[in-house]
Amino acid sequence: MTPLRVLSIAGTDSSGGAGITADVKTFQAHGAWGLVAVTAVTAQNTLGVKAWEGVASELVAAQIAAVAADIGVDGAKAGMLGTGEMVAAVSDAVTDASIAPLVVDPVLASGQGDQLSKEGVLDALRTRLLPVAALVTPNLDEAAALARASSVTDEDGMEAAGRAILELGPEAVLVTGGHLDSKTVADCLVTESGVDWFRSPRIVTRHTHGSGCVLSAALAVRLARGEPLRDAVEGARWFVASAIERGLDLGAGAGPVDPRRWGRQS
Ligand code: PXL
Repeated sequence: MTPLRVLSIAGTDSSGGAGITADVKTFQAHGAWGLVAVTAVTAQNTLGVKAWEGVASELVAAQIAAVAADIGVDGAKAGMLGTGEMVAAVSDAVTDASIAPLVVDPVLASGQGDQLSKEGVLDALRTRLLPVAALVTPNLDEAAALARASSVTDEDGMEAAGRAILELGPEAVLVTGGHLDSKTVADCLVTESGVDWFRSPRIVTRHTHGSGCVLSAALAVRLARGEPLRDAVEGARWFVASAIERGLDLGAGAGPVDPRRWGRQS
């Protein structure tokens, strides 16, 4: 039997909570086979990112081409890419191998605010990667940066930024509102056919490291297996909520969400 084959194009996280490790755990929980193209290596723990270095973009393109040519790829997500050159190389490699659907998590910084991107990433995301994406999942800061807005601080701003980002060419934009200071978490889905809001109660915990990675990975699996977009968003939000409920008290800082298992805590 051939399993669903889903590719994560992203960075490693030595603490195991975000990036490629979170993605593969999420793929596995959904019964999919995880393929990886490592773009960068980060040295980090629950207190923050200590250092990171990019992999040569030719080697990233070679990883993508190698798995696509032999194993096949049913869908992919792109996370931390680090440099504008890397964004362009990933865009070319994904296009050359006809990899679709592609979910783009436009990672600029870690949840704690450590930079995970250099100059040029933003422009390259806007002009090279978003036009080939099925879905892009910016948080508030990423949405403001991509939409060239000064900031996004409320639901009106999320919707306006989502509409501006849709103009850059992705089929859909999910602006995530987890960083808004509200009791309900609201995410805004913008497509050609309009705007949909998804709301759920906030789970109060500081152990949310990796939640953005898990969301985009769950979306990638669900779109890869053919779920309609709104069902994929509902299902991926549910999966992230369950992973946040199981957040792990590891280290002295923000612990990771736990995407290893399927289902809500009882
Ligand atoms: O959550 C963004 C992110 C993406 N990729 C890697 C990360 C992080 C956050 O820490 O470490 C590798």
